[in-house]
Amino acid sequence: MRDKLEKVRQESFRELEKVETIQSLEEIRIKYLGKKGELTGILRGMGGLSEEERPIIGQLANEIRDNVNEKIEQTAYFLNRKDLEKRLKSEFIDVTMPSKRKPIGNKHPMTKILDEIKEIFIGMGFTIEEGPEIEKVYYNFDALNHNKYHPARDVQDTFYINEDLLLRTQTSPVQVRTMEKQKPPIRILAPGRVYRADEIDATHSPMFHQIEGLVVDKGITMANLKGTLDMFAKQLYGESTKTKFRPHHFPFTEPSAEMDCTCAACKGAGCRVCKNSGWIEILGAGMVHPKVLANCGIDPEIYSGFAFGMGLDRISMLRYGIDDLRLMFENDKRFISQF
Ligand code: 2NL
Repeated sequence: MRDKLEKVRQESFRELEKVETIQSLEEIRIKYLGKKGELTGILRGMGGLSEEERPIIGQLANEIRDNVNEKIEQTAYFLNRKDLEKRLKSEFIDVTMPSKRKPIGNKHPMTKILDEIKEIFIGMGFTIEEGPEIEKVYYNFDALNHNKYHPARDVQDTFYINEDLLLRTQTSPVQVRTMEKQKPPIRILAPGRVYRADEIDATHSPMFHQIEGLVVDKGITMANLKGTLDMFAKQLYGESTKTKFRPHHFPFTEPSAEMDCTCAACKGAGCRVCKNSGWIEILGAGMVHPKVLANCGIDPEIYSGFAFGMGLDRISMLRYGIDDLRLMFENDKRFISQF
């Protein structure tokens, strides 16, 4: 009996020395200490012992059970630590390593100035309207009172898709469409891409950007036009900015004007940016021609309106001191990230 017990101690210890996983440790525990385990089996056979032997063997058996239990606990602790160390090593993250950078883009200078201009007009109660870049000849020219022989209609200047369709040359068609479907009061801003058959150089591109605006209501006058656009200039270029209006001609407005601002670079003193004049031309505008209102189903006897249009590319170039329009369309991050 005593030999059997000592053998259990020796064999279980030997196995416990070699065990490598928590699972096989549990198997060993069951093998020796489980209900059908070896030690349990020996203790069951104690009935056949003499009165004197029984307490001695019982004590030895308890001692061995405690030893094996203790050895199992130690081994479990050791295995768990080894396991943790292995995981810590394999899952190690060096937080000081340089990360794989996904560079974040920049807003394009054109987008930045567009956002600024939108904000200014939204602040005056305008909403933003958009429309198709492939447009009907009717919306681009006829509805806007361009006569049949206006030079802008020439295939030399305009990209035609067929007799009825073209790439819009201005964003006015968006406003025509709005007037057709919406009764006054109308206060809209129509930004977007426009197209003209121009040769590419530092100031020309066959695709460029325009913002037009339109206000139609009862009793709208030239005073509203001047007040609105003067306020716009002051918000875009600063409170001290002055504006002046020169007579001009557009087929879709009567009377028409161009607006100049005091040069933001030199405050009107004269510099390279304004070619020493102190003034910068920034937009064209006018009172919507009665024929245009009528074409859009708005009675010019009841309503009047003003409209304006500006080239976004030029305004953005002036603001950021960009001297070549082609840079705007190359999408070179080294360029875009400067603004
Ligand atoms: C410029 C001048 C202008 C308009 C655009 C417009 C639109 C409608 C009716 C009347 Cl639906 N007018 N647009 C008016 C005056 C000037 O643009 O120099 N653009 C770059």
